[in-house]
Amino acid sequence: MKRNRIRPVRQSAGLPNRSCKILRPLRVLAEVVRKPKFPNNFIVWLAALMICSCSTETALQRLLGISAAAPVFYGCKTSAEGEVDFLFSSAVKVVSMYFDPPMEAEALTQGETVKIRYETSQPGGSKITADLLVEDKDRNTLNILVNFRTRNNRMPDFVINEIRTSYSKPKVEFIELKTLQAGNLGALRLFAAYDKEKEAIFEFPPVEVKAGEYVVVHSRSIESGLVDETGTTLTESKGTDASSGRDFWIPGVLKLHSTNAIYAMDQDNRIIDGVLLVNSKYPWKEPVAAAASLLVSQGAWAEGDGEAVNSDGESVTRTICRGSRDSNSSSDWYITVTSGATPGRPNNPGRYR
Ligand SMILES: [Ca+2]
Repeated sequence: MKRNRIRPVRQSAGLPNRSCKILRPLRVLAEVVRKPKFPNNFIVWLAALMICSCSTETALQRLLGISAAAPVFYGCKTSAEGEVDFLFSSAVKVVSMYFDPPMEAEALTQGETVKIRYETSQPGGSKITADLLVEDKDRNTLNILVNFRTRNNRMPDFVINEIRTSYSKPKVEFIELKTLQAGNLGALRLFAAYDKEKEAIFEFPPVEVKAGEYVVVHSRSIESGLVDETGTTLTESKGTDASSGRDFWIPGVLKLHSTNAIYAMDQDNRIIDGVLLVNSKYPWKEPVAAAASLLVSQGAWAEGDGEAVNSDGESVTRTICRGSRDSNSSSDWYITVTSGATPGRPNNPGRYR
């Protein structure tokens, strides 16, 4: 089934709300009118109004002995090539499904997990919008509109190589990656726990990279001519800090803090690389501590929660740089010399600290 049409999100119980709203109050008012003291008994009349305002869905559920609670959508994940799982609070079956861009698809399993197999010529990590209408055994329906990214099984290994958390217009904060393998960065997510607790700060579109590339994600889009360089030409983007490497730009404005847990995750929630930063200006707050524990639990950070790279002294031109080591610890990192920032290029080995 394929169609390029998307409806807005809608959630409804199986029985029409319109009849609930009309019938229930009428029935209650009829009972009140039958009472001998009506309309003089104001208390009874007020009580009737209060009863009318009760949940019509709950009342109908009691009256007819059915469940009027619609299923809840928990989320979706692409766990295998050509497959996507949609997770619900209760067993459902698919009534209709549409995708944008359009693609062939079929439901392999129904229930609390609806597994859908799809066929598409889009590269791994492409964003797809799914419009699903599902129904449970009591005919409660739920319409969901959600984005997911197609499976990318060619994620290259890489390290986080350089970070700037200072901002002086027009020079913006950035995170630089250095690829260790060729592959596709599509669906890779970058996180910065101080700045966004649970959401990714950036998600890569499909982009083929070679081994040894420098990929720079700039945290503000405040100039004109900024282009995400997804092709083979690495000089497309304008902007003061557009580099000879591969540039990407976070839309809008994101302040990147110098106390932080910065990490990159693939579609299986595996941390490919991460780094903990601590600066005396900003507290080691709870979301950073939680992310630090996550890094430690996955082996992406070898030291304990709170053992982090000291970022005091970092500035617009003195960035936080990785040396030649990758031991997942603060000893891998240093603050480079004044005017030592190198977005999109090998790091300056000179050390401020
Ligand atoms: Ca660099």
